[in-house]
Amino acid sequence: MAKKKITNNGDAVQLENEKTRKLEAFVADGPGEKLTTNHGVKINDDQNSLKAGDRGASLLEDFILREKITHFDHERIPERVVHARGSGAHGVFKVYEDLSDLTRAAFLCDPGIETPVFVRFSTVAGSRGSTDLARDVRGFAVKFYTQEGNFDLVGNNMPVFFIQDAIKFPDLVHAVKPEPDNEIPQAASAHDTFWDFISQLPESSHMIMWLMSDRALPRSYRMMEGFGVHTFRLINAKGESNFVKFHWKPLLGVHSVAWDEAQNISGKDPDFHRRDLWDAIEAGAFPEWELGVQIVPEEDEFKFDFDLLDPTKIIPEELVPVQRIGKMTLNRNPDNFFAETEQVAFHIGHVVPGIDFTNDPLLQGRLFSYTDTQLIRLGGPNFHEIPINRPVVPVNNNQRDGYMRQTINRGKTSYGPNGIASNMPQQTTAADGGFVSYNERIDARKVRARSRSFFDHFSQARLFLNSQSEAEKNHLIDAFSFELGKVKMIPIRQRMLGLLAKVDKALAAAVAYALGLHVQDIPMEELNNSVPADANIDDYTPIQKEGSIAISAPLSMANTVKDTISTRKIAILAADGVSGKALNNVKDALVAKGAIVHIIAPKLGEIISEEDQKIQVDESFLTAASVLYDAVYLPGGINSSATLEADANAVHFLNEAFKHCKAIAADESAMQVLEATYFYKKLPADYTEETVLKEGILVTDTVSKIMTLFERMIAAHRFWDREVPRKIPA
Ligand code: HDE
Repeated sequence: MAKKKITNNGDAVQLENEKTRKLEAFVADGPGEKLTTNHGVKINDDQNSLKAGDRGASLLEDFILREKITHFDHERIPERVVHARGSGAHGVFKVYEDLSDLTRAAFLCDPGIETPVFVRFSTVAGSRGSTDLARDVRGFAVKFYTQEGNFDLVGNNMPVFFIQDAIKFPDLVHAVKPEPDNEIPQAASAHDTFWDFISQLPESSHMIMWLMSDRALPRSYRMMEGFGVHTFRLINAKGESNFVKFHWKPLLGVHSVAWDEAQNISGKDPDFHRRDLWDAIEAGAFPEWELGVQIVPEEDEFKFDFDLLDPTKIIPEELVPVQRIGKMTLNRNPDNFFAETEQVAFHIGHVVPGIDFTNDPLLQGRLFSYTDTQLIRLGGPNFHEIPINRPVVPVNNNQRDGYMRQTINRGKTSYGPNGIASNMPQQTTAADGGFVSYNERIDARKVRARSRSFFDHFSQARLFLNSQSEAEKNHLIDAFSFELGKVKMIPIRQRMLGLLAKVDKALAAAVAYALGLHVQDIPMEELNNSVPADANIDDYTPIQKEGSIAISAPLSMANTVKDTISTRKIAILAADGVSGKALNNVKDALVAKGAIVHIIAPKLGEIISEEDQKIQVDESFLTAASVLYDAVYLPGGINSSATLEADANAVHFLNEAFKHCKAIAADESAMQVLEATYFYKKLPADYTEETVLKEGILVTDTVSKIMTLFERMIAAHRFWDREVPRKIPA
């Protein structure tokens, strides 16, 4: 029978997947009965060190004190040089249909196979303790524990990257990390060294559009897309190859928060994303993504007006649709953050038969980096033996020894071929599942160079920009204006404007206005880092090939899933004398649809409704903040309304929710609270379905209307269109 684990909220969860079962062998349940040293000696006094007299010096012979302090002194390992701040979760993946036409990877060929996974989401630039809500790329790394060994899909929440060649990665990371003289700023790209570097790197233009967009401010890890970024290969049993781009599509849609909100969340709850993921899994609202693939046959390699090997390019979904091939469900939180989330070691080079690499020069460099970094971070070459990193299949080879070796290899042989152990362990033929690299033809000179097919740095940056909604474009302008506004050296701002103008003149002009500068053209020769000495300017503005597109709908979050309120957080503001009937009806209706509803009142404890009912308060205005919620409901009740109207924190809560374009619903009898807000005068005159769904504000005396319309408003996520015309101070 499958084992059960009791979660924090008391629910039993089946521990039935294979990786989870394997991890069980290493789990220490509970604190244990008797306190011992690391060597099993029972300790008689753990509160006092051994001293020469009760007022005397501590004695060096106190091995109990020494061992305890020594272990403590060494508790920290180096944080990841990038992606230091992360959150992990266990889950499972299942393919929908047999894909053996495309790949021989067994876990993609049998819908009956449930493959255990461990996922780690992360920010890139910040340290381990930094805020979740930095404007940053998010890591999206998935370890599949397949029956043919581990496959790691180490991706990001953006489909392209800053650089085209791995050799520039240390420069990129040095530029974005806090500046070396004063270690400022933490987890932020808004500083001189980052933009100094970027403004001289035209190949980063596309990625910079993504980074300055709201994609860099996810509402939740559960509401992010994921991308493998590079083009990989799928290889079938006949040895045939197709190019593939991997995608993760979240079933809850792709949603973001506002920049002002992100900055506030960083103060109110720096663990916002970590907590959100943890809480959702504990509550049984398991996050789900579909794995998507874009398949390009070998013969179409040169069909596009970009190079498939260039990691600064997407394949627009209109040109090659994303086929959804399977689903990943995250269903269990780690037992121990350090042992699992911190010690997990991903590597782009962990592939299984049926999946292979291409010559993308960024991918190629990553193949070296990931093992190399673990050697120091996890203390030697045996990090694959750490429980979270072990595959679920046996590991047999002639590798031996090294720091922290766990396996006790019996026998005399650790070499092959050998006669003593009958030549074990043996190689496996390709037909039996041995890994064989794709038989790619290579015929080239050894050069330090970049292909000219990599030199169109601006068309896809423009494609991204043109595909954004008006509100998203405004956010991009604001983001550039903020980031460059934090840059101290004016020549850097100026140079960046010149680069932006090569993407879009109007965008550059709008940012220039905010910076009080004029756009000046930069000759391409000055952007010399990415340009070969003999390059022709025409290389940068290629004539579009047939099939090129100007707009790609999936690039805008305006087109995402907007039909669910599952796990959205709704605040109900209330005080003594609230209408218990309205409050409970709306609360129950929202909870029934999977939303999380909190009652927020001037103080913790209970409030008494106008029906004399006791209502439990979840948060006070001191512990809660509007930025931690997706929508607000204001029930009626004369005394409650009078209290809230006079409570500056309640009014601020509403103002801020309005400013961040959230859905707000109120009973007509709570109107006096709305009257105290800045946005009262900007409320729509009528509350027809059309206005309500456009503006995201509903005031009515009919609870049933609240229940139907409010749900649709929350599902719409945000009402960005009201942001500029209805701006309020909050
Ligand atoms: Fe990474 N990257 N990276 N990276 N990367 C690391 O490995 C590196 C790149 C990504 O949750 C490091 O174990 C180089 C692209 C994720 O544990 C390190 C280059 C993409 C994670 C490293 C890249 C990524 C990492 C740091 C350029 C998206 C976190 C700690 C050639 C497709 C994994 C570690 C986790 C982590 C090197 C570029 C994604 C140093 C040299 C492109 C999600 O090895």
